[in-house]
Amino acid sequence: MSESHLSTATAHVHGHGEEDYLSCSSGWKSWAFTLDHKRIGVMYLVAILASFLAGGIMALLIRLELLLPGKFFLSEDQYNHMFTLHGAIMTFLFLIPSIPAALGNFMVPVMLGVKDVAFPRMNLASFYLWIGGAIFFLAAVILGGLDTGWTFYTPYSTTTNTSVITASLGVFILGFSSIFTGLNFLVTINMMRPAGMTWFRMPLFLWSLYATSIIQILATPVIGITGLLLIAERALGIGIFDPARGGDPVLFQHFFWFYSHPAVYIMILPAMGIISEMVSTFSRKPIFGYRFIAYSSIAIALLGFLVWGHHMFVSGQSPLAAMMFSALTFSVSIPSAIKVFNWLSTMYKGSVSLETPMCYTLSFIFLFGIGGLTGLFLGALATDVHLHDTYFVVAHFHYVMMGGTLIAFLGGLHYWWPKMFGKMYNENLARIACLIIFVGFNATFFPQFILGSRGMPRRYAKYDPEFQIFHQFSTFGALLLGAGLFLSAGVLLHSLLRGRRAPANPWGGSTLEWKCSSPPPHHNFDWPPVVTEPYHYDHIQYDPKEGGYVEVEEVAPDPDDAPLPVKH
Ligand code: HEM
Ligand SMILES: [Cu+2]
Repeated sequence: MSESHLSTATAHVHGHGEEDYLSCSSGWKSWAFTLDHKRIGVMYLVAILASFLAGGIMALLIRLELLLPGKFFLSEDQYNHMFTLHGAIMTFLFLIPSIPAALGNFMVPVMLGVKDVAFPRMNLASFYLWIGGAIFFLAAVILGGLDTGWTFYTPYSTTTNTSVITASLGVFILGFSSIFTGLNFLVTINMMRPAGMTWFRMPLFLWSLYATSIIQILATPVIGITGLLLIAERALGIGIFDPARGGDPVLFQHFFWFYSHPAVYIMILPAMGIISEMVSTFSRKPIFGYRFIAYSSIAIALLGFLVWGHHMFVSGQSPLAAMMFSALTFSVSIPSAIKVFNWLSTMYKGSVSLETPMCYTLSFIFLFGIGGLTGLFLGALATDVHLHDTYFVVAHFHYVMMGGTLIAFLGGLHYWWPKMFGKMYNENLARIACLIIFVGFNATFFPQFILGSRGMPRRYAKYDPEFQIFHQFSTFGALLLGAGLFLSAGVLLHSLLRGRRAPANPWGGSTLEWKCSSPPPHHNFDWPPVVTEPYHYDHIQYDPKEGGYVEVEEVAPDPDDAPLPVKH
């Protein structure tokens, strides 16, 4: 890296108060019609957090109802509606778009060192499709609600008189929103990498989103068409899934899980990508096994298509199919385990500092570890027959989806918050919130493993009194968890009003997003960024004047770090 370049970079970083993407234009139109990936990311962030709030309130109502073995305040019917909407909102409106559409949209071009995604208009269209899908969900609630469970299993979903058609249309529209995001990332990463940004210099978050995009593009059409078939069956009376009309309900399960198992990797891969970024930054050590982590994302994306039958072990599929699906399920957990070992090895002998994002990282590794390992009991044929459709499954998927995706999302939000909004939050309170969330989460969901292994079925409004103590524990845990989430929301919102101005690089990160100012200027980089190896920290040091980290002249220039010749 030449000296003259360094000085421009430093001058730029010091040049706060220039036009950033938030202040460069104002008025509602400048947001509603924006093509800036950063503003679209922020709009997505607000939208998905609103869904998370709605889904979260429903979760608390479900847990409150379960304080008592009999009826407390929800009828059985209302209870069915409540858990269906909770699951559908959390999955389709929150978890699937969360990391890619909000944090990814903001960060992909910045981390790649480019101005925007490949198709900015399609990016905006994706956001409005999300809004459209959300409106259909809202309409479904108003027009009679939904009581099928988020899985829409036939033949119940072909016969219930709740709003299956409206909700299916919502899922269909949301699917296009997800495909548009995936397509944009795939093309952006393939075609727009600037000089020097070779595949293996790409931050691992981008690798994870690349793998996620493959799934989004290949799997989502299947759920869309399944929804259309369901609509055709209900609206036109064509027998596809309902045995009474000559259809096959198990076919629906195949279609549904052919999407929905890969979809769990749409949720977890981006989360793993964020963890890879944070674990290296806060250990101040190059990530261990970069290529293994990168390739394992692709391996997960591909293998994830081969295991959907593990949701159907008791549906009457042939023993041979069940054995194949079980074996494949075990094989897909290998790349996940590879990542976990690499994160642990990165921390080993690193100089680990426990800022809030790192607290979330540790929380993720622990919770995802439990979630993944309990998946093995479900993937094994003998044990799954006992555990299927019990609270054990509920606990498993909350450990992976909430302990995994949500925790990584929160970690990423705290990691990139100073970059996105230019403000630092109260570090101590944010850490306390993280701790409360961790304790509350385990108190909520750990008892559910015990409940499930003792035979408490999922989706029941009433239960035997012997289960009450575990349910009560779980409900109190949920209240604690909710309190922790509200605290972290309060800490972040407070920073917008009162927070200290964020430096360009508050954590000492080494990827490109830390080289532009906080918040980034409209076009991200005023000079073409020089791309070097990511995850090298020798030349990044804390500067008390800046209140953050700055690049210093390297002691001995490393020939490997030189920018590659321009080639496209
Ligand atoms: C080591 C990795 C994993 C393994 C071996 C595994 C295995 C399984 C199995 C066998 C089931 C079916 C259980 C049954 O219904 O009887 C299941 C359910 C489920 N898993 Fe996993 N899983 C893994 C990771 C994940 C991840 C990363 C996510 C999400 C981010 C996830 C989300 C779910 C969901 C949502 C369900 C149940 C859906 C429902 O029935 O409502 N799993 N898992
Ligand atoms: Cu699965």
